Amino acid sequence: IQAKEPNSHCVGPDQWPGNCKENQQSPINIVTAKAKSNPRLTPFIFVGYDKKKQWQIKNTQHSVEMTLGGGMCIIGGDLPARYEAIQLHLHWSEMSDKGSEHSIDGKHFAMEMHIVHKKMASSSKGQDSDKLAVLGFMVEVGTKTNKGFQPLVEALSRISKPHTNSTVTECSLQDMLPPSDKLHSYFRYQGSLTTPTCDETVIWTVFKEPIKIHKDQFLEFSKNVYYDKDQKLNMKDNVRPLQPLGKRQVFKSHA
Ligand code: 1SD
Ligand code: ZN
Repeated sequence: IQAKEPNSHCVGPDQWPGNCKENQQSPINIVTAKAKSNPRLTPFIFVGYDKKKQWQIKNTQHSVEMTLGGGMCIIGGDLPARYEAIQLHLHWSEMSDKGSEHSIDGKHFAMEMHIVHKKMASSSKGQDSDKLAVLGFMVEVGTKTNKGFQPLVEALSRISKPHTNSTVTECSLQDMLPPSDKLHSYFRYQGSLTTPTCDETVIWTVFKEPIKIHKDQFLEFSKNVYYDKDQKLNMKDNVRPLQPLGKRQVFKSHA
């Protein structure tokens, strides 16, 4: 039973409002054999990702979201400007094979972490389709504790109720990501937000290398975070169904 629609809108994803029926929507299934190699998709430079800080985290009733900021940005990767990191959030299920929004050759992962970046001021004329750059990381479950992920996991029980906040003990984004030399391989396509109003303003990057966390760390999400705690509605399956690729091309980095 779908206890409650995961994004706290009153209707299911097929009735979402706004731009959700347009034709450049996210997420998609990435077919690796059809992804076109693009030499301009060079490795990113992650500026400030190594900065350790106590981040604010909140239960937004459709995800857990860590507020970033403080001058972290990404450069390169064929983006038209620098993009500033504004927030990080996750999508998950209770099952290790269906919590990611994107899939790769039909395979879903346990979770998907999104780092949302906003285009920084540039002299060129603004266009809407490149307002945001979201970095998507697949999360795979295993038997080894991921120490870099642990501060976020420990904060979950403090934000079990919707619209509550807490602080993640000091960590850096770099601590949470795979080693930087493993981030050279990624996919790129033009898409949308995966929540209403599904604005088609996102340059998507989905990395090939998954983040690996312990099964117990993964289970803390569906165990501790709620859509509605009084009604015991645990937050899970906050995942939009796959959308048609349509006429779009998915690109892949050379590496
Ligand atoms: O689902 C998130 C939504 O919560 C919000 O963070 C939005 C950014 O304004 O991004 C979408 S998503 O497309 O990154 N999943
Ligand atoms: Zn997301």
